[in-house]
This record gives sequence, C-alpha cells and structure tokens, in this order.
Amino acid sequence: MSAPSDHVSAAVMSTLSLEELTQLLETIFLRHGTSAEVARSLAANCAGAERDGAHSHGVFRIPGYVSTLQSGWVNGQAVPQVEDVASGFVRVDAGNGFAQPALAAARPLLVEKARSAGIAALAIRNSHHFAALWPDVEPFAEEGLVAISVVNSMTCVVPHGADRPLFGTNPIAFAAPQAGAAPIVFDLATSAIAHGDVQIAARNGERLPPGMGVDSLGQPTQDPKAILEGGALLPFGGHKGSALSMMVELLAAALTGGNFSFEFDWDNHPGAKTPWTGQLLIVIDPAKSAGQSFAERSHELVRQMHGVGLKRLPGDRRHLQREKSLKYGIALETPTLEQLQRLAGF
Ligand code: NDP
Ligand code: PYC
Repeated sequence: MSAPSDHVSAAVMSTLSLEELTQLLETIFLRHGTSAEVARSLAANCAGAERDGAHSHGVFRIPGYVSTLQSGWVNGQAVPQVEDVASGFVRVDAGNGFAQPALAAARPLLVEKARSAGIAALAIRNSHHFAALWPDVEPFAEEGLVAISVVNSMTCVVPHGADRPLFGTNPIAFAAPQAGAAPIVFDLATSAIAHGDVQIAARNGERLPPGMGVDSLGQPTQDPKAILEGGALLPFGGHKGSALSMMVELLAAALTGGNFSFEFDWDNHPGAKTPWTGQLLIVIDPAKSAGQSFAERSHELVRQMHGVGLKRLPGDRRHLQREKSLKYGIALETPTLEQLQRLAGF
C-alpha cells in the first residue's frame, strides 16, 4: 500500500538540505534527553526517510519520539551491549534503548563474521524500532552483501482466521547488490497497510481502500479513525501475509529474546509510542557462493523484468525522490517545520 495522497503538494512549503534537516532533528533528540550517539543515529535515519519520501516514517514520527522520551518508556541514553556468541552469531542487548544505535554498535562485528563465515545473524533485543526498516539493510547491499531484516511492533493486526488483534505490523526488508545500479531493496509491512499510513490518512480526512482493517466490532471499515479507535488492521494477502507476520514475531522476538508485539504494556507511560520488541538481521556474503557474479545476476533479473514490461521496481520511487530532494532540497510543510523548530527550542 502506497502512502495516502501527497498532502504536501497543496500546502505552503519550506525547503531544507539533508544536512539542515538532520541537524534540526539531532537538536530535538538531544533536547529531549538522548545521548549524542543516539541523537545522531535517529536523526540520520529520520531525515533519510523524509529525503526519500518515506513520509510515514520521516518527520511525521518526531512528536511520537518526543512524547515517548518524555514518558520515560525508552532509555535515550542506553549503551548497547554487544556479545560475540558464535562464529556466525552476534547478540545485542539494546538496554531498553533504540534499535538503530544497537545495530550501529554491532555492525562491524556482524560484517566481519558475514565476510569470514559467508553468513551471520544479528539478534537485537530489549529494543525500540519506530522507523522504516530499509535504512537498516540498504547499506549492507551498498557494500556487496545481501541482507534481510525483520522487526515486530505492537498488537494491532488480526491474524488471518482470528477475531482479535495479536500481531504487530511486522515489516520485512531485503537488500541485494546489483551490478551497475542501486541495490535492489524492498521493505514492506506484513499488515495490509502500515499503522503510520493509517494515522496519516486519519489526519488528512481520507478513506482507505477496502480490505485494510476492521472497526471495534470486527466489521470491515475504510474509516482510518475507526481502525485507530478500537479497531484493528488485517494482514496483507490473507493467510499468506498472516504466516509471514507470524514468522516475524518468531524471528524478531522469540529468537532474539525480545518481546512479542502483545507482550509489553505501555499503559503506565502516557505518550509512549515506540514498540519495545526485538529485531533480527541476516547478512550473507555472496562472494562465498556465486562470487562477483551475484550482482551481475541481480542485474540480469532486473533487465528481464523490465523486458516483460515492468516499469517500477521496489525502491525506484524512493530513489527518484532522493534525487529530487538532493537537487532541490527536502520540502516540508511550513507548519511542520515550525513545529520541529519549537521542539528544537528555537
Ligand atoms: P509500501 O506498501 O508503501 O511499499 C512496500 C514496498 O513495495 C516498498 O519497497 C515499495 O518501494 C514497493 N512498492 C510499492 N508500490 C510498488 C509498485 N507499484 N511497484 C513496485 N514496488 C512497489 O510500504 P508499507 O506501507 O508496507 O511500509 C511502509 C514503511 O513502514 C516501511 O518502511 C516499513 O519498514 C515501515 N514499518 C515499520 C514498522 C516498525 O515496526 N518499525 C512497522 C510497520 C511498517 P518504494 O519504497 O520505492 O515505494
Ligand atoms: O507504521 O506500522 C507502523 C509502525 C509501527 C511501528 C513503527 N511504525
């Protein structure tokens, strides 16, 4: 499901460079109690999402990060503890902090293991992931590695065949190098629509396509507010998406030691929005199997897909938007920029 219609185009806009936006977001995080390392990591992630037009996980998320930090639900100063547990396995306890700094702390060891053993896994637990997942995998493909990651979120999805929500929106992201072109990357929620896009549709007064969710009585609805206020989302693709969502719960939570999407209770932390769960990454060095030909083979697959009429690959929209943002700046609605400036204390 693509993001709800581009509300940005009709409004009064301001434009920032990637560096200016990153700096502004870093100031917000620091002002709300994170360490410098955490502020750098989250600001880069969030500004990168906005640059790529990933609006459901760009600056839209900043008030949620701020209210979560203010609620004491997450530790913005957490220092991740990295453990070297086996030749192909790294574990991190994120210390009730954010997942991105935990990944950054474990990344050198993970890459070293993937390059020496051919494959390595990273299990992050006790972590909060409130962002798009593609920024976690894309950099591996940029250095010639194949990466897959899963993260679970918060209970809001009804498993196929059930009548109450249990799963999170549970995305899966994949990245692979491609010769002579940007890596092949996809990143998709296993729910019919991401929770963030439902919030944006509700804010914009838009209806959703059929099949996205149910209301508080379990009846199908296209009203995003009915989904958010006591209703729930459905998995994409019926039993198939539901099985993938179950897999994400198992890999991101059971395998890592993190919480299932239904296991944490943030009721005593009003304002808390970030799921306290786990994340798994698997990184493969294709040089150990297909050698350098893997990237050529990726390119050949893409060439053949275009040959049968394909116009858009996953990631193409983001890359087009990235090019535009880097050329003309990142456009924000002026009231949104003013809100960010207030949060930064300007
Ligand atoms: P979308 O449905 O918008 O897109 C899913 C993937 O399909 C993307 O890679 C997208 O590429 C691609 N795509 C979309 N339309 C087409 C098309 N017509 N042809 C070919 N490819 C296409 O994403 P979701 O709504 O499922 O997820 C949005 C974001 O929400 C993700 O980044 C996800 O990680 C995040 N999320 C995070 C969670 C968390 O717990 N942290 C939980 C749930 C979601 P492109 O990007 O180029 O459009
Ligand atoms: O959009 O579903 C979502 C989501 C959940 C946690 C972060 N994003």
